[in-house]
Amino acid sequence: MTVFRMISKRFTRQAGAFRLASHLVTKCLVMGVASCLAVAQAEATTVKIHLNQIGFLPEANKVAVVPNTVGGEFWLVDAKTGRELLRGPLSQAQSWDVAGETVKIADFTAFNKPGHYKVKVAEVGESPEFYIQENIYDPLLAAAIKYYYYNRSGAPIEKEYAGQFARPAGHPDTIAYIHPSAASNQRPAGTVVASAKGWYDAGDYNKYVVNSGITTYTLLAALADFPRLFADVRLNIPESTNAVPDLLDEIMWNLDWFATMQDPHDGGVYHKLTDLAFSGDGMPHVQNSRRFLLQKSTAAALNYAAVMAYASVVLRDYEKHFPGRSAAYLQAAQVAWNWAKKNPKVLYIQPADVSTGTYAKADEDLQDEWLWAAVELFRASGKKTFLNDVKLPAKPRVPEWDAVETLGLYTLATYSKIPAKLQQDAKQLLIDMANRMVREYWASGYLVAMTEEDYRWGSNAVALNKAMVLLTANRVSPNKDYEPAARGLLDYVLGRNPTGYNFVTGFGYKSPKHPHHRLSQYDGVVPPVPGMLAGGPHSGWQDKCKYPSRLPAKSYLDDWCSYSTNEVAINWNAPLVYVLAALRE
Ligand code: 9MR
Repeated sequence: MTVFRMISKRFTRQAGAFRLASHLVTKCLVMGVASCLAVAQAEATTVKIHLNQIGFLPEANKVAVVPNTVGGEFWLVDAKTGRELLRGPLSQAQSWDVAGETVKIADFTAFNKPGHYKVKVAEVGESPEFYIQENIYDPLLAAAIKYYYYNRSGAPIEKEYAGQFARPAGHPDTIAYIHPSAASNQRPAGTVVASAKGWYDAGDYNKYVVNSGITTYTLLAALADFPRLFADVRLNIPESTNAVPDLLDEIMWNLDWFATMQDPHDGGVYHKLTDLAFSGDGMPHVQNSRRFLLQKSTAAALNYAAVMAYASVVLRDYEKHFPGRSAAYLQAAQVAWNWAKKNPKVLYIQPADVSTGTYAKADEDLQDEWLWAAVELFRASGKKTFLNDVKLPAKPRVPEWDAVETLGLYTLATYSKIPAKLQQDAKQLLIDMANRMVREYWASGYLVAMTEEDYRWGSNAVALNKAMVLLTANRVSPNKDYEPAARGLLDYVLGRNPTGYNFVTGFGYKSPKHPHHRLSQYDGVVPPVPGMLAGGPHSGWQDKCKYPSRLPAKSYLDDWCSYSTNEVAINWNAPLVYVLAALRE
């Protein structure tokens, strides 16, 4: 793991590399995102050429997807003057079943001069405008993190930091009740417990341990893997003047809540803190339902153990700023693990009077949670016995809230103290996964490693978690295709997809305007909160909306009603943050 040093903010603020970007970021956060990007244009629906609507780094792969035209050429033109700058051949046509399309690729990777451009094809038309520029993703990266600030539970979101998105505090959660499903001798049903702070999960106002866990872990990994970058990323949040990276300040807001989800009497972890039912209309401060701590589960305990163990490792470098926290988190992780050992298969079962999200599946075997927690506890404590519990999976899955074994593989493959054979086997599993994704990348007309099975609830986060697998594989075993395939997935969520949307609010040519996000829906402000990744297309049709297409990659609707494709969620923004950090240069 990367060893990182504390660098004072005053010093790093002057560091050259991030200067232009910080300037853009500040403008973006103060004036509103729409005005900060020159690429923001009037929404149009007729564009047929799809590409990353934010733009490209000068040295990166650059492609646009063009319908299957009879012509064989494309032009790169200056966005303002229309002057032709490059003429290139379109590729052979290739199909992509999930989109029901046959398309050609315009590859202008060789063109690396910074500027403002469009791609043009005679029989088809023009692409949205885009930039080729250093630091092009920095405003997006800052906004993707700032989303967590807007989603804080128990904090007034102040004008100084939030502009038009300011709002009074809601859900203090200083009073939460032990639900009968969570009752114990020391904490019988109805006991009042304080469980303040944390982030709202998504479009709803509830807080769920397993989803909060994978989110926090991914953000901690971003901080730990790119410490120099995050020493410089400034978010204009209330803690911005202290001496730690703003990303860590934001993570601590959630960890403060996360810590309260452990029962101090036995070490077990409550599965969630929610209302009994999803709340109706309105901003957080008008909500007044009772909130409950729900049943303890083994998944929550192991997830909590993994995250707290990793947090204890990351916080070793911040002992001065958060004294005692690293040791306390390791202790909390160990105690949660002990509880799980005594209660190895307690699945969360939704009580009859509760209807908020379950974040649980009936057929869970929990092997993935055991692996992840054991690996993180080994890294945090150095105790070899934890490795006795590590059983490598036969076919590791792309990380998701209910599939966490690959998070364990990341550590097994990269941490220097893992025994050689185990490390080699873990690396090989990641390499096999990445190689499969590279095959998917080449096989898709859009050059995007997405297949039919990836189109489920939160498909955009599936794309970005796949990018994280590719990037980690590239770290442990460099391969010329891994980074382009990862970039292809980032390009995909930012516009190189058949819906014509860049899926991050407030950015690009066409982005979601009506996400299923109560804060954006009821704040009286026209644009949604910026920097949020919509869940993305899939043809499950798990709500009551009418979708434009049954094709998995096109079944998306920018409407409040579409909670299955147009909700936003903390676990979806986290891999966006990681991938943007990894691919920003
Ligand atoms: O992300 C979750 C997805 O994998 C499930 O299929 C879906 C239905 O159970 O729930 C999603 O999570 C939602 C959670 O239950 C409540 N808050 C909003 C989450 C995102 O839609």
